[in-house]
This record gives sequence, C-alpha cells and structure tokens, in this order.
Amino acid sequence: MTSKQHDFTPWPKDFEQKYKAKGYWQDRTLIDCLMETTDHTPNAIALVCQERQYSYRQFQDKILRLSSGFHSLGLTAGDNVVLQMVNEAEFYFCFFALTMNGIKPILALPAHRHLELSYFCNHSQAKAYITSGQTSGVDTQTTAIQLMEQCPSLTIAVTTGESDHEQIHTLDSLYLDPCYQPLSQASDVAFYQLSGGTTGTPKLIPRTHNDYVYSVLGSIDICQFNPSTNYLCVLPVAHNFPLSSPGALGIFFSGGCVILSQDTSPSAAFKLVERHKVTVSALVPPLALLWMQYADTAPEDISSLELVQVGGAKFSESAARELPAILGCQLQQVFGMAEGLVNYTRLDDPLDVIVKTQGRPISADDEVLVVDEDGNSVEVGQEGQLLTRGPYTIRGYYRAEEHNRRSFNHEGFYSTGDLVRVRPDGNIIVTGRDKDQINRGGEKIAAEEVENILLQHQDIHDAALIAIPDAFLGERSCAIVVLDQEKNVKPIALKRFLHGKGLAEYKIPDQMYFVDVLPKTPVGKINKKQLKEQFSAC
Ligand code: OOB
Repeated sequence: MTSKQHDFTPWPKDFEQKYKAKGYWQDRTLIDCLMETTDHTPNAIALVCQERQYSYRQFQDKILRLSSGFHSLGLTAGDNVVLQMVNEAEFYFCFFALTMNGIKPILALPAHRHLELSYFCNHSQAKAYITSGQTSGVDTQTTAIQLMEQCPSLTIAVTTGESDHEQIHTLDSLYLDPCYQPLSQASDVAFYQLSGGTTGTPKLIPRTHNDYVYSVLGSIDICQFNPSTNYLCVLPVAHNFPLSSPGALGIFFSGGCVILSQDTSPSAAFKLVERHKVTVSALVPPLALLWMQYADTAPEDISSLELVQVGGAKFSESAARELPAILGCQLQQVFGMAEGLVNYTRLDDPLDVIVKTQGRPISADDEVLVVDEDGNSVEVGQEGQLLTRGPYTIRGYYRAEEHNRRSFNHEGFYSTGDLVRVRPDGNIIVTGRDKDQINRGGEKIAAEEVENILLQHQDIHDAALIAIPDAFLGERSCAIVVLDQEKNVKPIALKRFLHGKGLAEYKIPDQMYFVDVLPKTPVGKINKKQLKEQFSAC
C-alpha cells in the first residue's frame, strides 16, 4: 500500500450508506454550516475576544479574506499545516479559512513544544506552521524558525503577532480580497485532532467534515444551544471538548456567541461571565473545583450561568453533587474522546444520573461494547474495556499502520482504553483505565513517550512513568528512575533534561523517585501496578 492509503481509513461502504440514509452525514462542510448561520443572522455577535467583537458577517468576511491570503502563499487543497494558537479569534478565522479550502490543520495545543511540533511537521510533511504572536513563556517566532530549519517540508510560517523575520508572514498581511471558491468536500478529511496517546509518539486523528458536523449538530440538540447561548471558552480552543462538544462550533452553527478567555483563573472567567452574561461553559474537573472554591467569596454576579459542562477526566460524585448549588446552574458530565465518541448526561436526566454517570452517546448508532480481556462481552453492569464504533468515530489514525492494528479490531471498533460499566439505562460510568496513560486533570500523558525520552539520558538505566492519585488533578505523574551504577543525578537535572528535549510542560513529571531496580511482571514487563501501590503512599 502507498502511504496515501494510510492517511485516512474510510468507513466501509455499507456504513457510509447507512449514515447517509439516516441523515447523520448531510454532505455539508464546516463552512457550509457557518455560512447558513451568517445568512440567518448576519448582525448577531458571533465572537468576543478581549475588547474585539465580530458579528457573523464580519466573522465570515475575515475567513473569506484569509482564505485568499492562504492561497496567495501557495497553500492548496491536500496540504497539511500545523496550527498552534492560544485562545484568540484568529484561531477560528484560520480554522475555517483552511478547512474550507481542503488545507488540513493539525490542531496542536499551546502547551506543545519543539519535540511535539517537529514530529507533527515531519510526520505530516506539513507545509506551514501558523502560530500566535505570544504563547506563555515561549518565543513562537524562534520556534517557527527552528521548525523551518529542521523540517524540510515546512516552507511557510505565519504569526498572529508582529514579525521580526522576513520568513515569517503576519496574519494581518493575509486578509486579501475575498474570492469564494470552497475546495473542500464533506467526505474529505477536514483537519487532524491529536490523540492523548499511549505510545511513544502522539497520533493524528483525521476528522471528516461529515462526521464532525454530525457530532456538533447532535451535541447542539442534546445541549440545546440556541441563538441566545453565550459560551465562555476557557479550555484550549483546539481541544475537541470546547471545539465541538458542542463547543464553539456548536455556537457558530446555532447562532450564539463565543466569548474567549486566555486567562484561566476563576476571577477572570467570572468577570467575563458577568460582563457578557455567559450561559454555558466547559471545564475540566480541576478548573470546576477552582470555580467552586472561588464562587464562595466571588464579588462577580454569575447568575446568568445556566449550564456548566465538566469532562476530560473523571469528576468525583461528591463535587458533582455540590456544583449546581455553588455555581447556581445545572451540571452536565461529558465523557468524550478526540477519536470520536462523546457521551453526555442529558439536561432532563434525574440528579442521580447527572452526578453518578458520565452520560450516554450522542447517536443511536454509536455502538458501545464492553468486553473482558479476551474480547468477550461482559454482562450489563459489569466492568470491562470500552470499544466503540459509529458515525463520528474514526476507523484509523493517520499513517500509523501498526498502531491501528492494535487500536481497532477486525470489525472496526476503536479500543478506547477506558474501563467502564454500562448501566441498564445505557448511562456509562468510567471506572478506570486500561491504557498506559496519565490523565493529569484532563491533560493526557502517554507514559511511553516520557519514558523513551528519559532513557535517552546517558545516566539512566531504566524508567517508568506512573499515575499517582491527586486530590486536585485527579492524577499527577511520577517518574521512577533507575540510574546507572555509581551515577548520581538530581530530579531537577532530569526535569531540565526533559525541558531541553522540547517536551511540553505538562508532560514533565510532577515527582521523581530513584530505585535500584524496577519490579517486573511474570512476563518481564515493568509492574506498574506494584509501583503505583508503592509510591501512592509516599
Ligand atoms: C476528551 O478527549 P481526549 O481525546 O483529550 O481524551 C479522551 C480520554 C478518554 O478516553 C478518557 O480516558 C478520558 O479522556 N475522559 C474521561 C472523561 N472525559 C474524557 N474520563 C473520565 N470521565 C470523563 N468525563 O477528553 C474529551 C473530548 C470531547 C469531549 C470531552 C472530553
């Protein structure tokens, strides 16, 4: 097979026909859905970003102009680009301007550093790197120049800030006369999400217009987004949760307003809630806890809040019970994944379901299987591994043939790596995890990725990264390291080493311990269960 065939694994024809016949895949692209809203309510405010605001008409105008600008740079349908932006309006301008032309952005997170970014560029043969002027503590222009030096395919860099280098274009210079000629088709890959990952390298998740639009429209229905919904986006704009569950796209397709925040502190968020009469926001559990703490003495009026969605990691039942009274709004639990499947508790569910479960799938055709270690279905209500397939769950990662064989079974079910119980009423309870990943308050760390880098250190003989329970984050990461004999290295030096390798900050271990030898299982793998028991007590 050529590499092109590994870029995207299509759904089998019979599934495609079914999803179309049932009206899930509507043959509409992301820009089609936005334009429909613009046609209906051109003057409604779509987007607020600090002191700037854009009506739907102005929003669309920005996108069409930028689309001409990207064209002028030589970007064309089929090209890949790495898009890394903080929470600013330009993210959405770029997202639509690229995807409408069949140029596929890889949605990097602001926290990603050189190691991840250079991998995305090289693995996807990206032609351009588009970035914010500022990302906390990082000189994004230097990043851009370094990436261009090291990634032969990368010939174009664009910044939303000022440019000090002639090789870096400013986004401002790319708003040209619009010429509307969308080049994308609904069945095409629109962009790549990133997988939380379990292996040494992050995986790229190809999402088509058809499948993504369906997941957003289904979510709008469930969450009842409408033209009066004001959505505060505090999580990173590119993440699947605030982008599509129903997130900002849910707002743009239903005529509401997105309010962006770059400051994740509760006081900044509450000020925006008060000022813009925010009705909905999406949070990860640690942020929800911070909001709850702050609400006690907050001077701001947040009475406009109707719904707070919490997801990305398990929200404790006790916090879930307290949240509605403290924030004066409804709670919705969201259990989703960038690969597809998203579950919601419904707005009219009994309290018991909302506080004790992570909800149920968007679609009647989301197939959910719970299996034991041999792949056999377990009894209803029993714990097992969650497998899923459906109209918006991918059938394969981008260029990851070997990994795909492990992550998808022969019937196309995606193995989520989550341990769950499904109640007789269909609601899912996440009970644990069967993947070598740390969920640090919603940020996912693939243990193997960090271990591999630690092993590059000249004095490290062996290393294991494990999750330690944490009252605030849910889990924190802990590296257990075996040094070569007679070597003496301090944890701080190892952290510096990892930084130096260009690893994202959130992947740097929270804790480190040194041992003489790592315990092994009977088959010779590192016994992480034993390590967790041993070090959770420390
Ligand atoms: C969301 O997406 P990802 O791709 O960052 O992470 C997916 C993984 C899931 O497989 C699960 O392990 C964990 O994150 N997870 C949860 C959870 N929501 C996600 N674990 C327990 N309880 C939850 N509520 O995290 C994501 C994507 C779309 C919507 C919401 C979250």
